[in-house]
Amino acid sequence: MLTLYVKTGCPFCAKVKNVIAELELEDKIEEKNLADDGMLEELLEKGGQQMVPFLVDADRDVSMYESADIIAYLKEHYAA
Ligand SMILES: N[C@@H](CCC(=O)N[C@@H](CS)C(=O)NCC(=O)O)C(=O)O
Repeated sequence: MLTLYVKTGCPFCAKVKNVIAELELEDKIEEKNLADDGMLEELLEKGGQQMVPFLVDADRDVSMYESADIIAYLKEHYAA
């Protein structure tokens, strides 16, 4: 299960979302927007920093900030 925390208007999030679309991973990734109730608290609890994008890969027990790292991780582990 993959979760991506994003914020509307965030260019770094858009960059990650473009790659998710390219890799056709939309169905595998739950997107959570900081604008929604409780999401900022959840992000801080899981990542410790108020920054997006933030990816959580629960199956691999991996989480990370930084769009470039997230893109590299998705390409390495989830490209078809
Ligand atoms: N180097 C980071 C930059 C991420 C970044 O600056 N994100 C902004 C939104 S575009 C952010 O989370 N700012 C703090 C906030 O909005 O509260 C990356 O490439 O992911």
